[in-house]
Amino acid sequence: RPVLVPVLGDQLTRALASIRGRTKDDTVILMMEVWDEATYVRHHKQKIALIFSAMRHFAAELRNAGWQVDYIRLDDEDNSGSFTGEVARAVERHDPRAIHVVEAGEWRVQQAIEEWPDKFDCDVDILPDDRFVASIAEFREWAEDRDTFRMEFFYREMRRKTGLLMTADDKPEGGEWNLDKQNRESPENDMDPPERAKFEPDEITCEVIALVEEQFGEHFGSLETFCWPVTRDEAEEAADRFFAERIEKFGPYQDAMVHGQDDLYHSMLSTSINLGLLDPLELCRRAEQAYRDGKAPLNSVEGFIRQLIGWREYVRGFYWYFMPGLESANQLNAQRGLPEFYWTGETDMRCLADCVRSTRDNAHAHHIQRLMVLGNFALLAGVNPREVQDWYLVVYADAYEWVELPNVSAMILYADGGKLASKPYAASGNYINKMSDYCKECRYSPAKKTGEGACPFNPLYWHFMHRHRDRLEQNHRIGRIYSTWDRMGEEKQRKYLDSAEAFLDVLEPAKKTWARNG
Ligand code: FAD
Ligand code: DLZ
Ligand code: SF4
Repeated sequence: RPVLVPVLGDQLTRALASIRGRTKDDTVILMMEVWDEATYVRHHKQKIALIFSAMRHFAAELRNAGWQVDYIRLDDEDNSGSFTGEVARAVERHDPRAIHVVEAGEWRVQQAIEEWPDKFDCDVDILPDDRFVASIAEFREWAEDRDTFRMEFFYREMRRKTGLLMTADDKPEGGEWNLDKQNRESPENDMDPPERAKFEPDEITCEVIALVEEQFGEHFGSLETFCWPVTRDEAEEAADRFFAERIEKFGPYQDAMVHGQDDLYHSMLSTSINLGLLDPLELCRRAEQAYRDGKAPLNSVEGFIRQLIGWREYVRGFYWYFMPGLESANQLNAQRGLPEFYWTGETDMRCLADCVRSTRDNAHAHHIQRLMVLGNFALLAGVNPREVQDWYLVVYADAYEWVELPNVSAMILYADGGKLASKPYAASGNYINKMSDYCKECRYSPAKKTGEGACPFNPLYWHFMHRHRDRLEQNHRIGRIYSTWDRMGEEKQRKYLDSAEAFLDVLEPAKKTWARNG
């Protein structure tokens, strides 16, 4: 009797804890395209195509290497539509002596897996996902002693644990842990970053694209521009290109935004990392080597490593620490519906229109667009966290709840009341103007504070600060802003509040629930 090894869509590596060390002749690997996962939100078409294509390529790679793979396609006649249903059918087919499965990335799926020991008449081993530097238990231990957590302190622990950018006497390379101060360059006028590696859809991807168009044609996003890496080899080529051509300027321009330039110096590797095609620690080691070889400056390399062993690890630990409550957190009591333009891109606010366009065309927007344009607007306008969460989960090809939810609920919306971030990331038009070229051709002016033609972020910023004064005045990082507000005097304050309300009154909510079925 074999061991049955279910491999989920974001576990596509032979180094997976449930695969490595197993022998081919007593193992059946089960991979499942299931309706429940494809539709629990109405994912961007590129996201579904990417996952199915990467799954099919991985299954082929395993078979070529001699593994027995039982692969269930979405349109297989007897497909039950769920992971548990498919494991039940596989148990019938293979009569396994045991099931070995790596814990799921998402709470919803993990809940289902935890029922398997009672459901199936064989041993079920649920193994930790050791593709992360810190285990869920390790984060819990770190978090349990604290009231508020800060990524920075967790990150230092991860630097010590991995030895990345550490000197022989256990000090941070260059004397400082975090070089973010050097990573806030505004964009240059004639920026011309080298293009990222793009991959023509092969036969498998074309087949999947046709399936997605047929089954999910109504979902958000376009498929014509699909060019994601779908195999380990392609993902490695994309990483090679990043290390050869873009990492040098990754740091300085990390927060820059340029109209129509969707990738800038970002790695564009998140989809491959989250699927399991690339190992984040290996990428960090390559980045460190680039620094040691004099090919990339410390601020770029430290910034890249911090995103991976700092933010990425931290949000994953945070997710498991606060689930299931994190999904419904709404400490600022935000109740507005998601505006329609998040789906259509139809708004005169040029920054938002460009970020939605990139999101629709690429199933991607870079970090500062997600945080300081799309996220900042949702925060200031008081959009309901559940609607914002659904949107982010749907529209990005790299979106899985464990990484999306902390970033949305806690980082951009402050819905957790400040457990993750020390202050809300609220900003007026000034910030976007400094970090982008969006405002130059916008109908609105960031210099105009209120009234006709004023950048809506300006009055919305003060409206937000005003309505959350009780909570935010106590915050040592943001509380000082209220002396500026008080000095303005009543007339000016009224203008800000009236301008914001006039804008919000005509803000069109989404016509239909694009994110969820039914
Ligand atoms: P780069 O800028 O090249 O960064 C390198 C890597 O660092 C990324 O590939 C990613 O793996 C990691 N990283 C960077 N920032 C974060 C972060 N805040 N949290 C976790 N990992 C990070 N990332 C996702 O992978 N999936 C999501 O669903 C997701 N949702 C987000 C929602 C919001 C509101 C915000 C503000 C950020 C979100 N991010 C998410 C983080 C980040 O925006 C993306 O990882 C990044 O834009 C991916 O592009 P890249 O690979 O070019 O990243
Ligand atoms: C997102 C997604 C989609 C669209 N489809 C599948 C699928 O058919 N089969 C699969 O194994 N995984 C899929 N996924 C990923 C899962 O929804 C989920 O995010 C991961 O299993 C992590 O828990
Ligand atoms: Fe965005 Fe305001 Fe700049 Fe227009 S003026 S692009 S709305 S920040």
